Amino acid sequence: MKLDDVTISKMIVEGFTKDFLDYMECDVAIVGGGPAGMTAGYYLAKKGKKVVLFERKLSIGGGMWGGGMMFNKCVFQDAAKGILDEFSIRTTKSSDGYYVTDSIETVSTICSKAVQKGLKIFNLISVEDVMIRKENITGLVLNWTSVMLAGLHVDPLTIRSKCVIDATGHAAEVAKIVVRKIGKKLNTTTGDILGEKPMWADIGEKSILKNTKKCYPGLYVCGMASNAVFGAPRMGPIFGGMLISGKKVSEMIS
Ligand code: 48F
Repeated sequence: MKLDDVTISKMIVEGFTKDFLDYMECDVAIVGGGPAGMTAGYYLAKKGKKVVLFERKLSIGGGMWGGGMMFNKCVFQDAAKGILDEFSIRTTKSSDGYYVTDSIETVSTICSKAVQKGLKIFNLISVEDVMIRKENITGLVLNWTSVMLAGLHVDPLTIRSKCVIDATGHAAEVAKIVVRKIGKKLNTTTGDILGEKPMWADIGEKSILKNTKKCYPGLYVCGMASNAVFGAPRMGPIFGGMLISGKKVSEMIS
């Protein structure tokens, strides 16, 4: 076979454009490809939903690759073992009952399983705004991360989805956009983002489950963003809550 450079380029542009057009209308749009967002995407795809995930960076995985302080191990509690098993991620059980995984295996496996189940991931795209109709989030406003980094004046594009999940981690970026654009109307005690509290793994991990919920019509929050929106502690490099939160939000939406 004689390879043709321009044919290769055409295949890339055609393939990407076809996918991008296809996912401009979907059931669920997830913002952020960390452990919570990818787990949510896996379970939603498994339920047959048309689900897309936008990740700002070149690589998915969020804060998981680096384990804790770049020691690339992840720790999980017992409650998350079933999800690790569902993904066939290998674990080492400690005498205290924690499970330790290799962070590289964990991120790459969750991503691979989610994509093969049907989650569509677009990387290098940042969500910069939301579409709101009749006080309901109905879609996302996207731009290339490189455009934003370069500070170029380029208008974005918009996609429509039946609901949106904010899985942007500590920054809770989608919830912040809502407050910035339409005021303190979130489903919190003040309507505002309550803010993340200092490190406390035990309370942080327990809170994340109750904080995984709808925070505005059409907008759900999961993972670390839940504790940032609803005012609960961070938990550092224990990742069970992220997977459980991702699964929980998928069940709420399904
Ligand atoms: O931060 P991240 O890993 O969030 P998570 O899934 O997990 C949190 C843990 O990693 C850790 C922790 C607990 O163990 O505290 O931090 O809740 O992943 C969030 C992803 O969202 C992307 C960001 O690049 C990261 O990969 N992201 C953030 N804002 C945007 C975005 C945006 N506006 N558009 C697209 N992607």
